[in-house]
Amino acid sequence: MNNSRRTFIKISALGAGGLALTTPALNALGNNFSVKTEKGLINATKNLKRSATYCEVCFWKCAAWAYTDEDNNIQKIIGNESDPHCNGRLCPRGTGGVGMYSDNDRLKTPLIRTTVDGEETFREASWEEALTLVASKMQEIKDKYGAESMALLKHGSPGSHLEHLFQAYGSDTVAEPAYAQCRGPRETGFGLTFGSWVGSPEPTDIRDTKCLVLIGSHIGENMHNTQVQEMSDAIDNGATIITVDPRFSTAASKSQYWLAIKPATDIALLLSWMHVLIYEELYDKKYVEKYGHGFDQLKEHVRTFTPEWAYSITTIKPDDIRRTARSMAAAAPSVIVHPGRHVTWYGDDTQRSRAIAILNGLLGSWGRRGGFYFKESIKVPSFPHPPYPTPKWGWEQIGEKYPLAQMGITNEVIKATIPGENEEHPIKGWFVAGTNLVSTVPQREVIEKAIESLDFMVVMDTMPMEITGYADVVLPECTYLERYDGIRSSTNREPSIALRMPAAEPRFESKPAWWISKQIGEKLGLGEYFNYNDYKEVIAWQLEQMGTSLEEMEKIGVKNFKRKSGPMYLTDGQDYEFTTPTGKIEFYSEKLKSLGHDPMPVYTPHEQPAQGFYRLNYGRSPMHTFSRTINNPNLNDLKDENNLWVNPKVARIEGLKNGQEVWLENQDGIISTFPIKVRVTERIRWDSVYMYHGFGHNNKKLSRAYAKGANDTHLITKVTIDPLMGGTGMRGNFVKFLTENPNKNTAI
Ligand SMILES: Nc1nc2c(c(=O)[nH]1)N[C@H]1C(S)=C(S)[C@@H](COP(=O)(O)OP(=O)(O)OC[C@H]3O[C@@H](n4cnc5c(=O)[nH]c(N)nc54)[C@H](O)[C@@H]3O)O[C@H]1N2
Ligand SMILES: Nc1nc2c(c(=O)[nH]1)N[C@H]1C(S)=C(S)[C@@H](COP(=O)(O)OP(=O)(O)OC[C@H]3O[C@@H](n4cnc5c(=O)[nH]c(N)nc54)[C@H](O)[C@@H]3O)O[C@H]1N2
Ligand code: SF4
Ligand SMILES: [Mo]
Repeated sequence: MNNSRRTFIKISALGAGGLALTTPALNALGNNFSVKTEKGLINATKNLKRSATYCEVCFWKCAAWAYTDEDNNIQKIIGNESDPHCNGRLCPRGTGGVGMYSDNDRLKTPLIRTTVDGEETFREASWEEALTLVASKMQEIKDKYGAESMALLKHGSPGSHLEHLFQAYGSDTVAEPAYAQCRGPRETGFGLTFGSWVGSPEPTDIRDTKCLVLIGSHIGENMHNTQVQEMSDAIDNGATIITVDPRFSTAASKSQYWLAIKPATDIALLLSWMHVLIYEELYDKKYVEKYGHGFDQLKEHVRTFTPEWAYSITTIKPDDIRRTARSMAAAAPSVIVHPGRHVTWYGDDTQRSRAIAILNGLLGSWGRRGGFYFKESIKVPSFPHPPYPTPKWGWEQIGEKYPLAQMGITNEVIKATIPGENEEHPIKGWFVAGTNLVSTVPQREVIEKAIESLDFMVVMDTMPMEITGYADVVLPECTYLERYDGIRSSTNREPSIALRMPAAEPRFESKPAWWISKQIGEKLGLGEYFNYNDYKEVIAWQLEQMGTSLEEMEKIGVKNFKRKSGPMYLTDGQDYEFTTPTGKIEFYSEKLKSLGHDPMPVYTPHEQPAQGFYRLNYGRSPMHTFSRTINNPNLNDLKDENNLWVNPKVARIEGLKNGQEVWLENQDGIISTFPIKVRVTERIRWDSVYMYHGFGHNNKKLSRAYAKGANDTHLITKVTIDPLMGGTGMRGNFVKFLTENPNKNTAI
């Protein structure tokens, strides 16, 4: 077990390695671990200043300490011991986060699109000029069409500063790919069933679970910190892990059961698990009776969904379906059928998430130790400002076809930008902040058409990512290590807050999002919404309201609070009202029925690959976050390109060798810009190929990431939209191999 733990829990190995600069574990991060300076190697004995921060490499937001030497070099980043998001240990990406700061390819000055000799290019501009241009364009759009026609597409911390600006300006046209391209379906599915969305971090009580079921969620490669730590502990404590994945993932390698499901058939498996639990009377009867709504309808609904029925669809043996269902029941209620996270797969994703939620309901795991705990967070008071104007329409109206969506739908905002697509809600301007849309949202052709139609587009980023190439104005934000930012307050077992303060001066001419928002606000005549000189004042005021202070938070970084909302788990027989229309866990949803959708999940077959084509499967690289870290000098050292996982049988049929470069062509004739090296492995089913998401950058300014590997998003041209919440199902694309360079005559 110890051995497997060491390979699995990369977080403790590398994270703890960060504590001592000379450990071999740190060397695993490569020589670029610390900031490269002209002064040569860093000196570990120097006096180091410690600054509180929370990580922005992904959205787990682990609190950390950044150490800066006397020469203003950030030397290392270490997890904050009192942070429940990380328990003092960062994942390798978080440890390597200093590379975001040290990367010399960073955006350095504001840029304005211009035409020189008939060719479009960027010229450097001062902040004053760039921000005046942004404000004047935003004003123009407001005067001509209304502020609603200016959209904010965002991800991560910069988003909240811009949201404030947008609300003051009069636009609620906001969306982020972390909803309709990521978590949306599970939030809607769990919301419909339990009345509460899952949220981030997920309230999964993994540390005390006896059985963890992962359905296309690969914790261990998906490096969300405390989930990985807790899963590792659960494994050590003898928990049963059941992994349903067409690929032999790291999690699968730690599992008692790896169910190598035929892609796109998960709902059939989930329904037959329900069948076994109900017809073998293994479900939690007391819990279901007390808290459930529509059990009888569900029982009737799943009557014919036997494991034999599911076998013919999923290729999972009936015996395995029964045994795994019994394992879950034996562990119940300390069992988690994990909601997953990136769940926009085949278009019926909200229903699949509903099926997962229902299964948890049958097992009685919601509100139970080792299942799902009742989460809590603490509210950060908002800094006083005049009331926001009320926009005439916003993200809800743009996505009105999907009344169950809880947030803006990025793809609908993109669509509404194309003339004629949404005449009532036309979008004319984009402010893009912290999202590399062209590598994030499929159907590049559609995005390009939308961008083409825009009156104005501004991108705020730290790096010259692909999306910046489409902008009229590019604004260089400084990295999270160089700025104050909003106080982190997320849900957890107990509420906590974390501070982010600058560990170093911003490099080049980069500036923080709060400053950029304030400047634009002032230029738009909205100065009263930005009644401070420095964001530090806002944070100090908020912290005082919360019973602490900036001085205290600078010393401790993280403050934990006691729960106020009551116990984390239900007590036996407790009366409890769920926030659903019936006050119960809704196995049967009247709401879905009234909206014309199936009130209980049904299995619908999805397209399978044609002869010679393979399903394009993709997922997380353990050492990277999406497309954002591929150029990071520290992390690029660990993984600089993606490979294409190909089953040996397929390699034989197609005549492919390990390490051979291939180009991929999808069902719509789209060809990968760059080749990708084949990795022949039994770890992927024969009907699919697999690659890490985020690679294949085509911006030459990303000196380390350019032309390394293939871009999965580029090959996703066919999407299936979830009729319940508008999410983008991305996993119905198929590729074939091209062994000759198809781009030979094309300059890239
Ligand atoms: N094909 C495919 N598409 C996917 C996915 C997939 O697996 N495959 N995953 C989906 C999921 S789950 C998600 S959540 C989304 C994520 O989608 P995105 O959030 O768009 O992810 P990235 O591509 O990493 O883009 C992040 C951008 O933010 C910039 N950035 C980083 N730090 C900062 C900062 O401090 N300030 C500013 N202003 N910018 C910063 C980076 O340079 C980068 O350009 O993608 C979705 N799309
Ligand atoms: N290292 C790292 N960790 C991250 C991130 C990161 O960028 N890097 N991003 C974070 C974010 S925002 C998110 S949303 C999560 C995403 O993490 P997860 O939700 O865990 O999802 P994916 O990375 O999309 O993993 C996809 C898995 O689904 C499997 N799969 C593909 N098709 C099917 C199918 O039809 N059925 C089943 N059962 N399985 C299938 C794939 O083989 C793969 O193992 O990761 C988070 N953690
Ligand atoms: S999980 Fe890793 S990358 Fe994400 S916030 Fe935590 S340390 Fe940073
Ligand atoms: Mo995500």
